[in-house]
Amino acid sequence: GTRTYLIGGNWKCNGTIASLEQLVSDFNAAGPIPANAEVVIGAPAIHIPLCLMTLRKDIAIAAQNCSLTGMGAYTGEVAASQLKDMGVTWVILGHSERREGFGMAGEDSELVAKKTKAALAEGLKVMLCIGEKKEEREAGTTMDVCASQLKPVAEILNKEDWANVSIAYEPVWAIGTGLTATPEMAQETHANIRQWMSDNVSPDVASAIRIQYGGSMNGGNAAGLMAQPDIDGGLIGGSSLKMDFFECIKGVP
Ligand code: 3PY
Repeated sequence: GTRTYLIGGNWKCNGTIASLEQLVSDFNAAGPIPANAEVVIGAPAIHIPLCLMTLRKDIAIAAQNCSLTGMGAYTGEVAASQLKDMGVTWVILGHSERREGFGMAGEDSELVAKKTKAALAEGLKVMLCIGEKKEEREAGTTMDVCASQLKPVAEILNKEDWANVSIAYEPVWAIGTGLTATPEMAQETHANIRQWMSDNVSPDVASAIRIQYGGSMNGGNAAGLMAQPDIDGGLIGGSSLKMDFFECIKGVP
């Protein structure tokens, strides 16, 4: 295809200085990144400076969340402008774990849309995560769920904003479970998402936007997934904490 593949790692809340220094040095010694691929690591906020200072420069750094607010009296938050100032180029927004909330109030699609707009306004690029739960897939509502997550974003963004957004389709039932959608199942949903973008945003935006697959992608299944016409990369959890991340990168067609 004509779209540059986007391979994102999502380290989630993992790593210590020692473990990440080791991982960075392993990544730095790994082979080249193909010219048709862009690679980004979503590091824990606290480890972003370490990554910016030591990780190879052909891997960009993403935050895993950002505040809806700017700087100010918002204890515990990290503003998009602060990320940008630090040298961060991307932010992952709307990951299912943040939507779920792990015991706290989760993020709804309206909040994710507003954060997307705020991050783009500060000059960050956004990996926007969407995806259905197991019951929703079983009920046949996969695309309704994805559409309901995309709709508030489509309402708030201008067409030009989408140039700096990648959609990460992550079926929730495949996250951290070891279950992966088959390449055919994933392709079907990716194609439906692209069609939705064409109908609801514009055909140009739909054909240009990257749609990454997320959910237990690893070095063993990445190539098969990315061989599908509408799968433009991955957002990779567990495997991005290992050298297997570079096996995923080698899966770029
Ligand atoms: C996974 O690979 O399970 C992820 O959640 C990536 O974001």
